[in-house]
Amino acid sequence: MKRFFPILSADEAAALVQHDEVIGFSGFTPAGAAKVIPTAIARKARAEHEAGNPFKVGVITGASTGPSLDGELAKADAIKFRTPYQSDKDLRASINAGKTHFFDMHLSLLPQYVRYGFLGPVDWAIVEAADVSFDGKILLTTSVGASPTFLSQAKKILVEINARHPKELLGFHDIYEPQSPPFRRPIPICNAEDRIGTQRVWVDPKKIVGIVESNRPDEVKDFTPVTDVTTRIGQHVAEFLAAELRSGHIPKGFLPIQSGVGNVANAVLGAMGEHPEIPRFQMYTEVIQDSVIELIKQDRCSFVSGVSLTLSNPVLQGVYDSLESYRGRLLLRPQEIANNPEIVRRIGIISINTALEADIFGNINSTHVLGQKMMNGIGGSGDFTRNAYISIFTCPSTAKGGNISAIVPMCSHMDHSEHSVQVLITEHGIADLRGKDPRQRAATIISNCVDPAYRDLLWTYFKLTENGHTPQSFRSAFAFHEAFLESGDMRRTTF
Ligand code: 0RQ
Repeated sequence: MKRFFPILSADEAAALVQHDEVIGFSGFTPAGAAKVIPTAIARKARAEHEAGNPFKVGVITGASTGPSLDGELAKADAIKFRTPYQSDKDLRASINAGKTHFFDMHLSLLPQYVRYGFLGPVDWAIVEAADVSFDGKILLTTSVGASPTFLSQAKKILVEINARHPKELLGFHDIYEPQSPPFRRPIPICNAEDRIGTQRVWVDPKKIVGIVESNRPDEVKDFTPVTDVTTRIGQHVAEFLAAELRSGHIPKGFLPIQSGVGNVANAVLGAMGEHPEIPRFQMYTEVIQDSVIELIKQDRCSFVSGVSLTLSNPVLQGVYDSLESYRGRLLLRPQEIANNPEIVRRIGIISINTALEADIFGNINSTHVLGQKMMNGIGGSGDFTRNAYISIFTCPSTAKGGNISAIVPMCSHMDHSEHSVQVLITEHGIADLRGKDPRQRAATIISNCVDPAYRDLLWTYFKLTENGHTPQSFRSAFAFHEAFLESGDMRRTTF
C-alpha cells in the first residue's frame, strides 16, 4: 500500500521543510509522537546554522512529546515558537532562558485555534501512523492529540509509519472534528463510551508528500514508585470520593474519572482501585498511564476514553500482546473532544489534577515554579477543572525536602482560580472548599492540608489583616517566596 506514496529517508523528508515554516506534529505526551523526521529536521537545522543560514520552524503539537522531537529541536536551536505543552528538560531550559517563545494553552483550545487561523497557516502535518491506505486514510498509533486538525489544515503531509504498532489498532480511535462556528453542532457524546467518528483520519491523499519508515519505541519515562506521601494523598482522595458516594452527592453508579499526569496522579489511581467502597468505574480522561491499564486488568475500571496511551514500553507491549481483550474498553479521541468543556459538564466528570502550589484561599498554580520558571504547562487541567462535577487538586504539602511549602499565602502564578477549585487534598488531609467564603476556606486549608512546620506561619499571615472579603497583605503575600530566594528555606519566613 505504501508504494502509492513516495518512500523517503528521514533526511530526504527533512530536506523538504524550509526555514520559518510551521509544523503540526503528532504526539500527546511522548505517545504517538513523530520521532525520526523531527530528529532529521534538527540535523538539518544544525547544518544550516553551521553554513551561516537561519533555520527555525514553528512547532505545534498535541501536548508534550519526547526527546527525539522537543529535545532534539531545542538542542539544535531550531524552534521559532512552541505551543501548547512540553515536558522535555532541554526545551524547558531553553524556554526558561527566554530563548524559545513558548505560549501555554488549554489543550482543548489548540485544535480550534489552528482551524480558526489564530496561529497562522500550518505548512506541514508530520504524524506517526500504524498504516495509511492508498486513498489517504491514516491509522494513528498511541495518541490522537491534535493530529486530525493538523492533517485537515496543513498544506502538506509527511507520515512516519512505525512498524512497532500493529494494524489491529484499527477500531481503537474515534476521530471527530467539530465544524467551526456558526455551523458548529452539539458534540453528541452523552456517555464516556459513545463513539461519534471514524476509525482513521481521512485526508486528501494528494497532500501526502511522502512516507518515512520507522521502528522507534515511544519515549515514555518511568514513574517514580509511589511513596508514603503519594500513597496517603491517594488514600485521602479515595476516602473523600467514598464519603461523597455515601452522602449521595455522587450517584450510586459513580461518575467518570479524569486523572491528571505525573507521580501523584499515578498513586491516586492506585488508591482508588484499592478502596472497597468505590465501585467499578469509567474514565473519561486525557492521559492513560500505566496505572489505568492495571485498573482495567483488575476489572476496577470498566472503560477508558483518553487521548493517549502514555505507557511504559513493557506495559504497552503487554497491551499489544492481548489487544483483543482491550477492544471495547479503550478508546482514543482527539484532545478537542476528550477535554471538551461541553462534554465534561454534560457527563459529570470528577477531575483530579496535581498542583505545584496552592494558596490558602484555594487558588492553584499548576505551571510556574516560584512564579517564574515554566514547568510543563496547564495541559488539560483547566479544561476539566473549570467544568467538572467535582474538581479536586492534590499535591504533597511540601517540596524540596520541606524547604518549600506547597501552600502559600498567595500563589506566585495562577492557573485555576478559587471559583473553579472545589477540593484540595494533601497527605495531611482534605479541604472541602464548596460553599465556603475565603476566610472559611483559609481556615480549612491551614487546618487540614498544610504541613505542621508551616501552620503557625500561615495562621500568622491570615491574622495580619482583618480587612476585606479576602484578607491579604500586599507587603507579606510573597514573604514565603522571598524567604526561599534569600535563605533556601520558606520556614525562615518573617512577616
Ligand atoms: O521536582 O522533579 O526536581 O524532583 O516539581 O513534582 O511531586 O513529582 O509531581 O510528577 O505529579 O507533577 C504539577 C508538574 C506535578 C504536573 C505537576 C517540584 C518537585 C518535583 C514535580 P523534581 P512531583 P508530579 C492532564 C493534566 C499541569 C498539567 C496538568 C503538571 C517536581 O502534574 O505538569 O495538570 N500539571 N495536566 O520537587 C517548587 C513547588 C513545588 C515544586 C513541586 N511548590 N515549588 N517546586 N515541585 N511543588 C495531563 C496533560 O495535560 C497532558
